[in-house]
Amino acid sequence: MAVRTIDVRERIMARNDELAEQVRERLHASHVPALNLVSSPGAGKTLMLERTLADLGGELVLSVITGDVQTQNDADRLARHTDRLVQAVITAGACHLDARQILTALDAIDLDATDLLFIENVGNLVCPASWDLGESAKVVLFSVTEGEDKPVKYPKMFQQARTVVLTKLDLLPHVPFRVERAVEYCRQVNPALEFLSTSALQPEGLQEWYAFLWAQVRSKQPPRTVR
Ligand SMILES: Nc1nc2c(ncn2[C@@H]2O[C@H](COP(=O)(O)OP(=O)(O)OP(=O)(O)O)[C@@H](O)[C@H]2O)c(=O)[nH]1
Ligand SMILES: [Mg+2]
Repeated sequence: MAVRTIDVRERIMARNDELAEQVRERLHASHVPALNLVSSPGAGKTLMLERTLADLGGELVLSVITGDVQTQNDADRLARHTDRLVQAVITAGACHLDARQILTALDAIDLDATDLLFIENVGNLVCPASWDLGESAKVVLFSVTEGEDKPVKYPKMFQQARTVVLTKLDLLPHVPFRVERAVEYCRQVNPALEFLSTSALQPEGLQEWYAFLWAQVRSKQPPRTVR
């Protein structure tokens, strides 16, 4: 008997790309930049968002979708810093968010009243790289505790991203991590990457990040909620 093979993965990815396009159209119609934060587990995505909501939430309307494999811990942490609804997506074992989940989450977000949308992806340097969520850009958080060679070990993530945010720079004196070496590895896999340096635990540690966020908002439209 003849064998018939169906490439299920290709079909799933093609469907995801269609849904991602719908997300992109909705974001575009409301002039909302969307940043998909990706990293290995524990690189500092949630803490950076907690600080961002607390520090910029009075000036910009920030919406958040956060993905977790099994809990809604991150959403609970973030909800303490904003009056707005934080959309928790529990992926029930999946190692990434997909475009259908984002599309569903958008139904509960008033995009016309949003200046900037954050998507905190599942902590994983492999799976989220392959899934288009319709975001404006993927932003990789790369902490100084991870070792400099992550970009060459997990190149797809760094190739898909536009920006690398180096995190936990306050720990630099305590770990064998050379920033120049890490940047060199990043550039080996993606010469177009831009870099930000941050520490969520130091008072001035997120200034570059905040300037970057304002630039994203301004690139789409004047903010609606500046006081
Ligand atoms: N020293 C230091 N610790 C940090 C910094 N940012 C985050 N941490 C700590 O790193 C740990 C992980 O931070 P999270 O914000 O939960 O990291 P995450 O990327 O959201 O983790 P997952 O969602 O599990 O992938 C926590 O104990 C944070 O307090 C930083 O800038 N400096
Ligand atoms: Mg988190």
